[in-house]
Amino acid sequence: PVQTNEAALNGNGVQKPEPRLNDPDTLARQIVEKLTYSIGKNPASARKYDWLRATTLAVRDRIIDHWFESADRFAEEGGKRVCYLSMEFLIGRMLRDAINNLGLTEPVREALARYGVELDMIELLEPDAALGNGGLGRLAACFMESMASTGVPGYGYGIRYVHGFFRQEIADGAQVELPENWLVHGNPWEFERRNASYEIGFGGKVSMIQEAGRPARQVWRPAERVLAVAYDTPMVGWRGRQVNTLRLWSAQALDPILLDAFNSGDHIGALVESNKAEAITRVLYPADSHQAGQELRLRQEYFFSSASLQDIIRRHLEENDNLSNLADKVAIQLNDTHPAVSVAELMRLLVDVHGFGWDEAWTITRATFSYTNHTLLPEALEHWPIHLFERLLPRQMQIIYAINAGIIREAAQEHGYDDGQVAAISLIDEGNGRRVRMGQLAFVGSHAVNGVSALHTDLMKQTVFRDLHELYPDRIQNKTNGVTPRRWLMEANPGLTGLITEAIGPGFLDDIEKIIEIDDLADDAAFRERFAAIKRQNKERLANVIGERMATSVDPSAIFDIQVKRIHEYKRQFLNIIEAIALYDQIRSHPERNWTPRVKIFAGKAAPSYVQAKEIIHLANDVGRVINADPAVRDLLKVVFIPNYNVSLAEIIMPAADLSEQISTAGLEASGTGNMKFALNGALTIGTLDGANVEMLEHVGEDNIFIFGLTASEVAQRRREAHSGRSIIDNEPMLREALDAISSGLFCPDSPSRFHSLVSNLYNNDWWMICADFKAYWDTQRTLDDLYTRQDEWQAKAVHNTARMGWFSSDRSIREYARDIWKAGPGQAG
Ligand code: H2P
Repeated sequence: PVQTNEAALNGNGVQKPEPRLNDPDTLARQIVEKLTYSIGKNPASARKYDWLRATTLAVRDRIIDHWFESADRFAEEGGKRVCYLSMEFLIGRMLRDAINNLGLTEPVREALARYGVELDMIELLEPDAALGNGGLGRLAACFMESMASTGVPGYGYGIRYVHGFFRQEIADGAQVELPENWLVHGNPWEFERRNASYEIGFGGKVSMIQEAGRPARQVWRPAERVLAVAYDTPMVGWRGRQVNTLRLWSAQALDPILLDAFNSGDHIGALVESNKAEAITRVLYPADSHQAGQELRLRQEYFFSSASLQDIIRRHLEENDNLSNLADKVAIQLNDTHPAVSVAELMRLLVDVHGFGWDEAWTITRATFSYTNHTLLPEALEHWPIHLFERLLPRQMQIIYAINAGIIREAAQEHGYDDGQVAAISLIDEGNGRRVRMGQLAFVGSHAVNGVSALHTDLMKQTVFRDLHELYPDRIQNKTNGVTPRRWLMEANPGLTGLITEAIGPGFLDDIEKIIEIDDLADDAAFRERFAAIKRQNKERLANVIGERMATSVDPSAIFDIQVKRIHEYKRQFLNIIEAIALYDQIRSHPERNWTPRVKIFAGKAAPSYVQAKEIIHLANDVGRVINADPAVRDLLKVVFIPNYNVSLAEIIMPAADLSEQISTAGLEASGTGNMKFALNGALTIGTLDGANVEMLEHVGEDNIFIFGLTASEVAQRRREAHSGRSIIDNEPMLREALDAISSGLFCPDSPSRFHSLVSNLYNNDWWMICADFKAYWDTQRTLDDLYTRQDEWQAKAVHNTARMGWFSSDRSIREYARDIWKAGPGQAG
């Protein structure tokens, strides 16, 4: 029936769809309708996968209603939008998140049950959207969810990779990389937007043109052009209040086939252009804190930056007369330097295409952009060879030179900088075969630059950006990372969520900081017992996964001691493995002692070109094989490496941990976010004073976290002193014996020298302070062994961890960005 009352019309006077009811009857009817008319199956013949699709489509309809409402509301309010430019969005599965946030979990479960279908089973068939490598990409996904949950009108912009993060298998202990294929069955969450497509140029020439009556201007004539086509995915916030958009770009050739070539018999050549264009968005670079310096990477970066800016400008011009107020209406966040070329591209669009003068364009650009730095590792800071940059992006290169000239002039004339100081801030690194420094470009092109934890932000000021910080002392600020409690508590740990709801009511679901109300229950024996029972169930679930995937049995009453994250030397999985070997040795030599049973669990991927990281994976597997088969240690120690770590696996792992390993070399982990997920789910942390561990210590209190090892400044000091591991190893028998065991080939009799270089690095320089921190780490682990035997005390600390993690919600991070950097979202002028 057509309704004509006002409320049924949206702002443009268009008929609003009837609201869909959320009861199990209606849902069951609609799911079957989708099954029948969209998928062409009836309930009797439908397979699990068909049910997943039908359910997704029925849920999607509801999201679309909210999506339109959100869009209408922004349009009416005319407020400021936030555009989050990120090369990575590590989202994981979407169905559970969507139904949780819409409050549909139970009705959908019931609707499906009527057809004998289990929601928990079909959810598992959804592929992970793995468009990211690790923490950086997962942070972007948490931020998208939190923007929608806190009412910030946010647009994510990124790349629609056909192949996301590779699938990892372990063969004879070693990592093998296989292509990931998340789109093979299509992607029901996305909408292709043919009308939102833009041309992206590469190469070619720049020439000055002079038209009558106009100032001379530069015109770029690219040699190559490809098309960027938008695919939109709705991002549902908590309680469906707001739905934002993630817009991912896919590359296509302007001409799908060169017919001339085809007709003259060159059938392969006819497709060359199209293959070349599509290659841009074919694969995610599996490079985390590791420079991926290939030309294709720079193409990807420019491709998605330019498409996003063209889209932002088009939308702005639809709603405004011109671009001079761009910064009042849009805040663009650069997630790391991957989209930093945007600074030059926006200048090009403003000056060359929209006719702005240089100075005004520069003012707009700086007011619009802000930049987040995620790492201080020198090898991860992007810098592109000038010759490559110039060949691919000749006009942007000119613009970078011009920006640089302005900055240098300012530094020299207004601040009296000498040549050395100028070289330090220059956007061009002259010492290294001449390169464009993307960090410097992002910094100077932004009004705000942030680090991701307090310590990291301080170190940024002292190290990578020391000179620019001196020149612009107000620009750097801190925004400590956070994680979304919807995915990482409610969805991953429904048992614990239920217990907390029972204890303090559901208020913490809307305001996670209220979770502090369970803090006093740490003293309540009955509560602790139930808290522990939930942990136990979660451990059993993980034990089953380990049993199924790896045919290894682990005992859920042992300490589940877990380190999951990308494999990197600075994250020090190696230290953890050495401790496992030392423990193995001690258990064998002293079987009479009262050892606390422990299962050491590892998971994570190594960049395919990162040799040492792959050796570390191999070592973990080799050590596990020997220890797990040794009857002498029985169930006292197990070491397992679970293959193919991804978001979905993390959702099973986080709730199952007793102990969270956050043991990076101090000063090197920018923040960490796994640390927050574990603690929120009641794990105790063993960690260094690094990244957000420092703030976690402040929040949970020193009795509830286990900190060991050198501090960041001590690490820096030792590195200056050319520290090496040899003398420490000589004086520390446990460490020496563990290393001797590795070197002897005990764990790899087939190839005894396999790990020689890993070990000799420790003797020769111990760059990551593994030897330096070994003893403190060992001792702290034994304190934890002891504590675990006093379950009351352990569980009380676990409760305190969960209770005090509210601040580490990405809702809090987003509110801080909105207030201090973007000036957008609820309560902000705009
Ligand atoms: C990085 C940092 C982490 C940080 C995360 C998000 C690059 O993630 O190293 O310390 O928490 O960004 O800011 P990762 O190492 O997981 O790739």
